[in-house]
Parts: sequence; structure tokens; C-alpha cells
Amino acid sequence: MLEKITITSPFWRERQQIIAKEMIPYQWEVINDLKQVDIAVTNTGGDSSALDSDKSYVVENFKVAAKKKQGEANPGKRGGMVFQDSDAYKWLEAVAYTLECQDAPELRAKADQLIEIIGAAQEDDGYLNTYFQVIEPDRKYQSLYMSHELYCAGHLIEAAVAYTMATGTKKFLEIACKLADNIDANFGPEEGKIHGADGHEEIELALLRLYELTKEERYLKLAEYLLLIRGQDPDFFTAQQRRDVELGRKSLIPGLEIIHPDFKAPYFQSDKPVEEQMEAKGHAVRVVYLCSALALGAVLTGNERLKRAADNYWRNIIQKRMYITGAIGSTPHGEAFTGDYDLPNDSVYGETCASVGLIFFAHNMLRERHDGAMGDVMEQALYNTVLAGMNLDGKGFFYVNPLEANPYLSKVNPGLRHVLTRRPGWFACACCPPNLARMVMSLGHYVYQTKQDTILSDLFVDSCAKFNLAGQHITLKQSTNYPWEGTIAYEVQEAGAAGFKFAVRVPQWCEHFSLKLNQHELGAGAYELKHGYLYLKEHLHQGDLLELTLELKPMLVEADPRISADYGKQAVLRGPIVYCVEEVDNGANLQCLHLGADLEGHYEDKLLGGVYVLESHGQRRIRPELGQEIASPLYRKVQPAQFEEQLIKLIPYFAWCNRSEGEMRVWLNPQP
Ligand code: FUB
Ligand code: ZN
Repeated sequence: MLEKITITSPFWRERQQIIAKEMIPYQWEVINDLKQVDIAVTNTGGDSSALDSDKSYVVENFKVAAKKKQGEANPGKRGGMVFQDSDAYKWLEAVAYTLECQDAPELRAKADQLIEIIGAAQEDDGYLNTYFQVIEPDRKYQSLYMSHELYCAGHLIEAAVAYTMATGTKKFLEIACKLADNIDANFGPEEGKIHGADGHEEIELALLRLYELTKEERYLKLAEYLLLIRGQDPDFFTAQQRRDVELGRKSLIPGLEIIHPDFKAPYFQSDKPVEEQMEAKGHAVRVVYLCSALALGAVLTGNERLKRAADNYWRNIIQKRMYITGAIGSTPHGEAFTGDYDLPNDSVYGETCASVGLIFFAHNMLRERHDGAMGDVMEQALYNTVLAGMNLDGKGFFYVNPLEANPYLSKVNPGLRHVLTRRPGWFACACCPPNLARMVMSLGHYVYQTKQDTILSDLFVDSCAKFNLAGQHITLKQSTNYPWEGTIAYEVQEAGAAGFKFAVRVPQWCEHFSLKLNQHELGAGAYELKHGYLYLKEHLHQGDLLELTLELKPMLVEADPRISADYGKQAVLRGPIVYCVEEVDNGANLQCLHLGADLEGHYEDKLLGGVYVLESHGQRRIRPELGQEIASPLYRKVQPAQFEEQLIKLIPYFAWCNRSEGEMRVWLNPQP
């Protein structure tokens, strides 16, 4: 197993430093309301103007719950979304991964302080959720369709697992186990327990991680139960909704009715038992959190039903419902999947959290299947949508990640109002910013995996990793300037006499590669290509230097013709990086641009923190009325098109919207 990894990649190190030094401290100020930020309220699907736009309440809510627990008559106001607690937990998880990478005593002190506050709020029976403790104590575990109680619990548990692994301290883990025990006491097949799960999956994955750390079988069983009970009674959530309406209870999401067309069984992935679900339906983050747990559950239990369910979901999402940027979720209505090949570029949802969840899913599938295609998806979501979720300075965030944006249309068209063309500093529903932080800070966990006596290299990240492979200590230095360059060198700095087996993922975009061992070219006889990995036939030993060169060149890509939004268009990729055009480089009316025959690239170290840009000698369709206030017929008989030459500049999609606000596009017209 991997024991420690130190990331030295300039690309990733810089981002991790921005997150550790800027983003996490910034988020601390926001969740403690120490900083005045303008909180965007447009993204929750409901009317979150009912929420404060200048206060997050995240940490205050725990203090209020603790005071209430101690019997204070006026403990103060509990504010924000019903799942506001989860922002604190994800922040803590991001800190945990930061502490794995570096000493950060100030962050550690803040985290310990927050853990104390959280512990003080926890009830004696382990229950913990500030909304229900403070506002509706009589409604605990009764409105699971939207209560997010187990969702928040899951985030707490994941954070506690990461924090324990990073620091070795036990306090947070005790809180987590007490909470998990409370859930175990309330949910399960036994009579008197709740025979259902949470409307928002998350607890399942968390319990599996808790089991991996503690080896407590009850957590594994509970996770399996919660996964498999889903959809056994398709009316489980809707019955709770009806009951809440009958009892005159309020909606848990401001501005959205309890019984709402977006919130039926498929929204909660509960219209059928999971292994019968053949399509990704409903809320996209829920789907991928469910899938991540199905895949990890399959790894840990070998349960065929979990495997089948994970497989069905994987096939449907990857083959029919995913954007080229690794974004998922085609509509803001219910933040959801729609149908096969329905992938509009402008009205897309593509929530940052959904792509984070897709990475979890792909990673767990990779652990289960060892199929490189799953690593490709992991990269696709990571290098494109997830990174696009943050400003380069770490203090602005996207929730929705469009592949085509126009600030004017976002303003005038209510159907595009969710598509922002500036990253806000925070959101009333702030799930994405701390999710992105924990994802990027945990990158080291995604670089390698081990399978019996084999080390598999999944991501190309300049780093130094230490493994314990059945008692053998191995130190592997990976040197690369990926994603900008395609050469990856693995130097075995330490290994036992027996050496070890090694495999490396060869991405599907790579048409040609070459391989050298200790400066000697290796022919096809020296390795086997299997399921997207290249397996060396000989063991690697101390002192060996293996060099893999992936041919990295710009590539034009077309979509399946059933994706009507992309029909006749081309996207530009270089390795895992998806490119886009922006108005600031190419002028307005990007729809009039046509790519040229060439695509040349170079690295610009002063641009956008250092990016590899591409240029194409393309053309722009011209009509005199474009860009001018000339009255002209809206429609006319087709006439020969006229073009002028234009050097089109493309930048990595993840870096868009870091200069002046303007149009952006991924899918472009081909050469006329
Ligand atoms: O419901 C909790 C989180 O808020 C979801 O995961 C996001 O999609 C947002 O709705
Ligand atoms: Zn989110």
C-alpha cells in the first residue's frame, strides 16, 4: 500500500499552495463570518433570497446547538441551508489533506478548535445536526427525503477519517463513531428501526471509509444496508413528503414546495432497487455519491448486486451522459441528469460537486476493475471541470460549469440565469468550494494504487511516493512536466531484492507512446497492454529508471452525432486538457469562428499562471451588421458566406474567466 506521497509537480504544487495558503484560510473566514463576502443566492434551485446574503452561519450554528444542548434559553439564531453543517466538515477534510502534505500549525489549531465546537454540539446519544437540534427537534430522521441528516453525518465521518489519518488524534474520530453508532441504532433491517436511507447519498461512502480505517464490521454492514434498501420501497421518500405536508411542516429548502415535480422518487435514485437502475436519473451529485459507494462497497464486500449497480451506472453516464469536460448534470431543474445524449452546452448544470463525485466514482471503479478508461475519466473531470471550479487566486468559485457562456444571455434569459460568467466569492448553497478544496488537497491519494504485488501508476504527477508492498519498502520518484509535456520518468530509489511488478495507465487519447528502461528502448515484447494499462513483464528493481513518453499533441475531437448540441462542431484537446476560446482573446461573437487546418502550441508562462496555449489560423464569418447597430433582416435567403482570416487563440478550459468577463466556448465550428 501507499504509505506517503509528496507532490512536487509545479502544476499541482502551485494549486495546492494556493488552496492551503489562500483558499482554506479564506473559507475559514467565510464560515466563521469574519469576512464580509457577497453571497450569491442564485444557485440553489429555490428562492434562496430567504437566506442571508451576508452571513454563512456555518460555525455559529454549532455554537448555537451547543448552547441549546446546555439548556440556554436564548442560544441565538441558527441560519443557512439545512445542510450548512457540511461546509464545516468539508473544510475540515481539506485541512486534513493539507496536514498530510505539509506542516500548517495555524490551520491545525483552527481545525482542532472547530472539532471542539462540533463535539460540544453533539448530543449524548451521538445525534448531530444543528438544524434539527435547534429548529425542529421533533422532526429528526423523519424527513429523510430532504433532511440531509445522514448527508451531513457522512461529511463529518469522511472528514474525521481523513483527519485521524493525517494527525493520529482521536477526538474527531470519537465524534464520528458516536454519530455512526447513532445512525446504526436508528437505521437497519431490525424491527423498530427505519427501513430506508437518506435522500442525499453520502453516508454510504463515509461508512465504508470509516470501516476501512476502524475495521468495525457494523459500519460495513450498515453501509451495505443503506445502499441496498434504496428503491426497495419506491414510495419511501414521497410518503414522508406527504406526511410532512399533512402535518403542516415547512419545506426544508427555502422557496421550494415539499411536493415538487423535481423531487419525486427518481430524483432520489429510489424508483427501483439500485441493481435494477439502468440509467443515471435525478440529482447528479446524489447519483455519483451513490455510485462511489456502490463501487467501493463492491471492492470491500464483493457483493455482486453492488457491482452490477455500479456497472450499469458507469456505462450509462460515461457512454451517454457526460460532457467532454467531465461535467455531468444537464439541467438546473433538480440539478439533474436528463436523458441520453442530452448535453446542452449553454444551459448545462455541470455542478463542481458532481465532477468531484465523478472522480470518487471513477477512482473506486478503478480500484475494483483496474481499467485505465476509469483513470481517463478521473483525469477528464479533474483537469477540466474541477479546476474550472476555482479562480486562479483561490477566492472565487463556480458552482455551474458551462461549455458555452455569454454574459448578456445569462442576464436576459431566465433559462440561463444559473450560468454565471464571474466566479462569486461564496454561495448561499456553498457545497462546491470546500468540496473542490478537499479534492485537490487529496490528490496524492489518486496517483497510484497497488494490487497484490503490483504498483499501478494512475495519474502523472511529479512526486515521490513510498510504498509498503507485502513488507517490501519501495520509494518511487516520478518526474514529469505533465500535463504540458508527455514524458514521465519513474526512478526506483528504494526496493527490496525481489523488486516489484509495475503497470502504468496509457490514456485513450494517446495514439503513440515509447518506453525506455535504463536508457534502452523497450519493444512490445517487454510489456503487455491490458485494459488501458501497460504491464511490464519484468520486475523493477532499485536503481531502475523507466521512461514513458506519451505523444502529446493537439487533437480535434467530434462528438457522437446523437449529441445534437455538438453536431457539426469540434473540440480541441491536448492530452487531458480541454481547450476553449474566450472573447478577451478572440473578440465577441465566438459562434462565427471557424478553426483552421493547423493547431500549434506554446507555453506562455505569464498567461493565467502559466499555461500551454494553442493557436489556429482560422477564419471568422463576416457580415457587415455583426458588431454594429445596422438594421438588417433577421432571416434572409442563403448567400455565399464571407470570411476573414483570424488567428484563433485557445486556452485551457480550466483557466477561463480569469480575465475580463466575456463569451466562452468549447465546441467550435470546423474549417469551412
Ligand atoms: O443538497 C446538498 C448539496 O447542495 C448538493 O449536493 C448540491 O447539489 C446542492 O444542492
Ligand atoms: Zn456543489
